[in-house]
Formats: sequence, C-alpha cells, structure tokens
Amino acid sequence: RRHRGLVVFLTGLSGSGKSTIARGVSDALREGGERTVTLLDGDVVRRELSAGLGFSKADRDMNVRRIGWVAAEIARHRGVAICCPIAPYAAARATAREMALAAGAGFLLVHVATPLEVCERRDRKGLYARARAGLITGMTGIDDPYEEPTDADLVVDTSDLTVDEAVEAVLHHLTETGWV
Ligand code: GGZ
Repeated sequence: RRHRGLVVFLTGLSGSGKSTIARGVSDALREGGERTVTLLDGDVVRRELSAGLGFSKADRDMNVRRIGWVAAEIARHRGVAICCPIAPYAAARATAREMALAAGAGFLLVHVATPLEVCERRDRKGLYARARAGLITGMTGIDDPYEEPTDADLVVDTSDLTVDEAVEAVLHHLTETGWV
C-alpha cells in the first residue's frame, strides 16, 4: 500500500475543521518525505477548478465530482491527494470513492463530525449568522442538507479533539492500515 496512490477525503460542515486538519495531514506527510502530497484546498479549488459554480445541489455535485476526478488522477500516478470539500451528498462522495478505486488507489473517507452548534458558535466567516438572519440561503446545516456519512473510514470531532489530535488520528489510521 505504501507504493500505491491514495485519496484522503475529508467531509463535514463549514467550520468543522476540515481544511485545518487537511493542512496538518498534508504537512506531516510531506515531512515524512516518501510521499508526493497534493492538497486540494477548498478556496483554491473553488477559484481555479470550479470558478463559476455556486451552492445548488447540481453545482455542489459538479464541484465534488471535479475534485474527486483530479484526486483520482493524482492517486493514479501514486501521489497522495488530500481534499476537504463539504461534500454534503452521499452519492457524490461515493462517486469520488469509485473514481479513486478505479484508478487503482486507496480512498479514505474522514468524517469531520464536529456538531453544527459548535461550527455555528465558531462562525469564523459569519456565514451562519447571515444564514440565520435570512441574508443568505442554502447554507449547509441551516437550510441546506448535509447527509451524514454511513461509510466513513474514520470519524473525528474537533469539539472533543484538538486539531493536532485530529491530525494524529488520521496519520495513525494511515499507518495502521499500511498506507504510509
Ligand atoms: C455552505 C458555503 C455556502 C453555502 C459559501 N453552504 O467555511 P468555508 O465557507 O470557508 O467553507 C465553505 C465553502 C464550501 O464550499 P465547498 O466547495 O466545500 O462546498 S461543496 O462541497 O458543497 O461544494 C463556506 C463557503 O464555501 N460557503 N456559501 N451556501 N458553504
């Protein structure tokens, strides 16, 4: 498994800690030096790969599909791709998994299961407050769905773990399962 590609796919609500954990895992694997790591950061993806897409179901599905496809191509060439979209729909996540497996790679679905109330309390971008005030619609967890994964390979919750502990949990899982 150390010689095969791998997709680490983090899913969870806005503010759940996905991006921070993804960055931590990415830095740690790069430090290890044996793996070529590509971090498909959410903001960069929305700017470079999914420019023009919004947050309708169709646009989210297209965004997640594009991320899943790029990640699978990276993994096809034995790289490690780390991505962290909200990916609220189970079917789109399943497609990302299928594309990785079809590329001969591994796929690790990490559910960053930080509860909505905690994400909302953090509200770093003020999006939840704006959604509650009715200033924006279609906010995941408020008036737009998040389908809880039933097929997560790992669940972490940053309301009872620090970011470092969550990163450790992912790395530990990858070591235990022989991917790194
Ligand atoms: C959810 C939204 C929305 C709506 C803007 N719903 O915390 P953030 O700000 O930085 O991350 C969120 C990001 C979600 O984009 P993704 O590409 O991860 O979503 S998906 O997988 O569903 O395609 C949030 C911001 O965009 N944002 N409007 N309505 N998040």
